[in-house]
Amino acid sequence: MKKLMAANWKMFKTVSEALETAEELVRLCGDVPADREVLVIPPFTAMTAVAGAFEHAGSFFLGGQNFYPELEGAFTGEISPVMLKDACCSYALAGHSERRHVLGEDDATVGRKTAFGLEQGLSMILCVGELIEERRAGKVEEVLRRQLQVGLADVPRDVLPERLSVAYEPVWAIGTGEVAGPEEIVQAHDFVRSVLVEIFGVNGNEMRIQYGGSVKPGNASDIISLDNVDGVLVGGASLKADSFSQIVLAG
Ligand code: G2H
Repeated sequence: MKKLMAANWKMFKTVSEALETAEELVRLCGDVPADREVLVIPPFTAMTAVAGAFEHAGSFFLGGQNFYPELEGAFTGEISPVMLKDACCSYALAGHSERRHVLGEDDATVGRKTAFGLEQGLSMILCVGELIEERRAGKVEEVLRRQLQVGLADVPRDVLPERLSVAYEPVWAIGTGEVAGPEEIVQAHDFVRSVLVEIFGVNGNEMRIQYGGSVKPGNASDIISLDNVDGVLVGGASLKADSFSQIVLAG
């Protein structure tokens, strides 16, 4: 399976800033290694500009940070998976910790989005991860199991494995500069793998598990060489083309 190297630009970048970064990224990455795919997840307003920059670049994909799980309707301020696809997105996130903990999304909502996005033809990245209090209380596996079971409850058991990725993002490592240690990452990823296999059978072995949380050029190659790490989801260090290209190409 190809490693999925994803840039989550969160609520950063105007259209011109996004275009400039995307063009530079394509230039700096050159030929993306055959075992990798690059995914950029810009703010909605910059989607079309970034799509233009990626038009002739192989292995570059576009994703949405969020959507509302309906085709269309009176949902002021929301965007549908149909609109994301229309804007050239092939991926979307569900359950990012900022949506869970800043914007109040619960597991059931995350599950509805994951299933609906897949049904509408998007590939989905389901983000999971524990708070520091949950880790201190020895509840990492309990939290991950709940987020996975509810988040994937309505996903068809025969979903194509390349269309579903899980991003393990310990909340205490997001944007803090504090990276989970190799043992913590491997333990969590092994556990996520085992739950995916419980839910999807052998298909679960083919789904990607990405790590997210303060990934940087200096730690990317150590992280992606760990067992069961099939890519990364990068926030802060993806905002500059120079730093994200080093992560994409990390050996
Ligand atoms: C986690 C990650 C990207 P950062 O949110 O999803 O952000 O790399 O800034 O910790």
